Amino acid sequence: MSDCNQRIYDNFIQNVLTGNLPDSACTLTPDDVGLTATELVDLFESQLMSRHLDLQSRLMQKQGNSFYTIGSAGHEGSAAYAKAFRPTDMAFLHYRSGAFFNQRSKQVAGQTPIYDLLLSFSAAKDDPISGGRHKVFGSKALSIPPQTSTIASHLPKAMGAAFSVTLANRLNFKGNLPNDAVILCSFGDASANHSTSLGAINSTAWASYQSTAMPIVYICEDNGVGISTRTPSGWIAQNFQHRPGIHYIACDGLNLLDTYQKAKQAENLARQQGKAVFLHMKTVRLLGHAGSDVETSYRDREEIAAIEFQDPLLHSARILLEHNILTKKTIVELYQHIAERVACVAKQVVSKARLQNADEVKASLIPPMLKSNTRKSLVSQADRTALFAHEKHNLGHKQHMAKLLNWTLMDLMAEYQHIVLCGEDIGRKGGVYSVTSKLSQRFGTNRVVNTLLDEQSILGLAIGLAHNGFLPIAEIQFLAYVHNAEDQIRGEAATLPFFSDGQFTNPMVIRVAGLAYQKGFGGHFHNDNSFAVFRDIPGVIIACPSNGTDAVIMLRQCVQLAVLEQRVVVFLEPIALYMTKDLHQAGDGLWTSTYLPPDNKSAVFAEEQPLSLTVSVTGTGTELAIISYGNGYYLARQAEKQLAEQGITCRVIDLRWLAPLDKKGIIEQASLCKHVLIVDECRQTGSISEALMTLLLEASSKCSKMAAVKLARLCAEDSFIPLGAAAYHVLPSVSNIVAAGIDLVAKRVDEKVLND
Ligand SMILES: Cc1ncc(C[n+]2csc(CCOP(=O)(O)OP(=O)(O)O)c2C)c(N)n1
Ligand SMILES: [Mg+2]
Repeated sequence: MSDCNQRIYDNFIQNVLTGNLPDSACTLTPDDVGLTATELVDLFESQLMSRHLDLQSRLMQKQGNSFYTIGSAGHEGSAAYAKAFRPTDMAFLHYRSGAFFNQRSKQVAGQTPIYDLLLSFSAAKDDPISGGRHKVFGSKALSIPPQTSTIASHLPKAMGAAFSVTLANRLNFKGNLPNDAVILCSFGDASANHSTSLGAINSTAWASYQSTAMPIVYICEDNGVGISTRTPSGWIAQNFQHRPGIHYIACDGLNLLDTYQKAKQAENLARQQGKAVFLHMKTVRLLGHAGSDVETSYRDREEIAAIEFQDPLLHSARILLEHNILTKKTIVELYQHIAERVACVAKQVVSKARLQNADEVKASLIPPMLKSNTRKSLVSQADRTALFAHEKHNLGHKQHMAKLLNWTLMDLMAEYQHIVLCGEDIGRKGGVYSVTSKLSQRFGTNRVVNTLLDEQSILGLAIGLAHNGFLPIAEIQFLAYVHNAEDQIRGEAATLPFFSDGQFTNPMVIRVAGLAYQKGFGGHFHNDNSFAVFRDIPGVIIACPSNGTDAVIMLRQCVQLAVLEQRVVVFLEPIALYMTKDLHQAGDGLWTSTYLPPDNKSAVFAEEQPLSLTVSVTGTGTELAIISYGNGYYLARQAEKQLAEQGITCRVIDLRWLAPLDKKGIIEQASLCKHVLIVDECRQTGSISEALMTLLLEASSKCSKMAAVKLARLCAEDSFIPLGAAAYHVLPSVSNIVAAGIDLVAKRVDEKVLND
């Protein structure tokens, strides 16, 4: 063991045997808080297990058998609050929650926490939560979804899960969580400053302030420091004591009795009264931030010694001695016995297999597909007629995309009672572009949740709802505004199946209005033409319809992908095409379509296979293939006509699904033409045109038919979009698509001349 580990290990024994134990201002007795002697010993045992697991992981790391050494030492008070709650109370945990995990394991039959955690430390394939992908505290049986290392990013979804519990009650919906569940969410004192934490706590308060029950207990495990940066004395209390809608309770995390009593008060407030609670648990951090942290570089030895003397295990030993529950000798024996137990199990895990190849690593990127869709219900004709009563004169007529999307949502919400919409201004106003018009009036404010202005909270709400079995359809008002919340998709929603070996999923559809060319609002922020942020997230599906017919079909497919395949789907809606009606000339109505009502025959999808996500093709030309999507596809269709007039026959390929790309379909179509022009309304750098070019070039080297195809791309400039007509200087236009097409084909003619 290192000096620091050995010192902590020895100090405990030494101090217990000599009776040199820290004092406490707390005068509570086990009777006062309703704990029996056995229960207290049991809590102490959970604390000891946690401590020895920490020490063991560092030992294993030195031997090359463990890969993560952020421990729980000093935070073992979490055992007490674990006991105050039920194992069905979903817990989103801080990374120092070893004692919580051990204690909760005792509340559910058949658990083996020491073995499980050691498997996790050593990245063994048998690790029951992540399958060897990360060291995380997590367990399906214990209702502990694994959390990522990004501090604070779990608070928004905890908020969402709390909201979902009482929402389920209001909607009479049987979710995954019990209807009187309380959500727990722990984090550190430095993490409490993160805007993500503050946003989630603010959203909780905002809901609670309006009398929405929010049964959540936030537990701030305040050790006074974040790595090396001190938290100002009194800061957490001052910051969180007087928030509207949040009950603040302080507890001494070094003292099991005080922590248990205050956690019980918190539990009571949350469970019985639906109150949101901030439980401020003062504690210490031992063994530095992580194994690699040299604490002496920012704290002097006297301070470290003083903190180590406040070891919560010493406080627990004092309580056990004071109340004549254990003797000094039995405390030390118990301590040593657990150390031996942990060491003995550790020997067994180090020889366990690790992930062997990329396929094994990737096996849980995509969540498991469900066997059948039990969620869909049949909607009677009478109900449908009532639903669309306000549109009865319009239903049979061709409509633009925004209206068709609105009707699709209307039908989907009727069919899937577990769909909940959430977003800014989506309620009575019906969204900025009326896509959610009348949905709130038809389905009520519980199913169309008009949120506060915070994209992290909207996405966190969606994740929390999904944890409880709802199907969230979240709306991000404009693509530009997803960027400050992207981690909720990138770091949280998308990684959940991966880090839980497919056991936890959060299926959802995220509707994002975006892309360029819209005339209503000018400038960059309402014409953001980069969705690169979604493209490299493993497992996330990106859909982008270019026309109303596709929008209807694809939105239904997105819901199916979420319901049956449990996928996280981004549905990118080109704002400029929402209200577009004409293609070639005013009044031609070629960009409108008739609404196809949903197939209402079967409540169960027959598909056993994942849905295939394919391109669509217009035209049969063989001279030029134009590959595009969204607005680019619309412009390409206009260009197609002009090119035909110049004698260049085209086929225009609409990608429709931007991730995963229909590689086979793209190559097949491209290889049917002599030339391929990629038209991308997004920027040259980072746009999907780069992936398409790579795909086609790689195909050229493998397939002779493709090798003969000439490639070019036309993208937006590497610029933000300026206000007004200047926008068109940096975006592809019909005329430069036509010019690029002619240029590409003409070059071929030139080359032919050269070769001749
Ligand atoms: C968003 C983010 N920024 C930075 C980090 C690096 N980091 C990991 S832990 C930590 C300090 C957290 O301190 P605190 O919240 O007080 O928890 P403690 O470790 O003290 O229990 C930092 C900065 C991170 N994991 N996530
Ligand atoms: Mg801290």
